[in-house]
Amino acid sequence: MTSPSGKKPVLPVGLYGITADAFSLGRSTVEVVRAMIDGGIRIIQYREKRPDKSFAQMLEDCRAIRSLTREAGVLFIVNDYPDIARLVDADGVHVGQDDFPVEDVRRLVGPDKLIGLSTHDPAHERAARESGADYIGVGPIFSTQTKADVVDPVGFPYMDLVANTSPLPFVAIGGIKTHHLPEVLAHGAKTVAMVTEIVGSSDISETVRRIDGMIRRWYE
Ligand code: TZP
Ligand code: MG
Repeated sequence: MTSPSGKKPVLPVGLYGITADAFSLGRSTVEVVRAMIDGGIRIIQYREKRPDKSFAQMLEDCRAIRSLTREAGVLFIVNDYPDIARLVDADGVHVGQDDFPVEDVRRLVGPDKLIGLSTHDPAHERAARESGADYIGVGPIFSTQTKADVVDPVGFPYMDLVANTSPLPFVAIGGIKTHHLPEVLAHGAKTVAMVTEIVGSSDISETVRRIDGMIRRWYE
């Protein structure tokens, strides 16, 4: 999926898959990515927080994931590391409030890559617009054990504000399970990220197909 200029991708409607080695029930991250692709996912973020993973291992994972996602026409975003994103020619980078500033990530990856920024309140959303971020993460919507040092759930008030007033595309994230989807979609999320619901599923492809289908059918 690309922008009108034909170069920069746009955030797809549907499920936004995020990897998490520690929650993948012993399956490798590359195996998990392959299963997500088999389920028809359109965007995958490599997010690796295990302290025992070296940069060399993360780069190797990302090279393999780039090759799989390119072949399948799936967008590939790297969390936290613009250097790895550049080395593997990923489609974009996702950063949080304490990571490299969006402006500096832009200098590293150039104008045609997607940059996503995690936000938790209206001031973050305003700053994201000024920074040149292409999309924002909105959350955590619900409480989650998946992220260390996570801020308190923001619930729906902040998401409603973004959905109703922000020009930025957004992805809803944080503690979202299948049974929350009707409520999350009714509040205007077109792109929904789930970590443990997907990587912890016994049949990742089937789970992705079902959830991505629910979101896309709501809008398309
Ligand atoms: N950012 C905000 S919450 C979160 C991230 C990466 C983790 C979401 O994981 P889960 O398992 O879907 O709650
Ligand atoms: Mg980060």
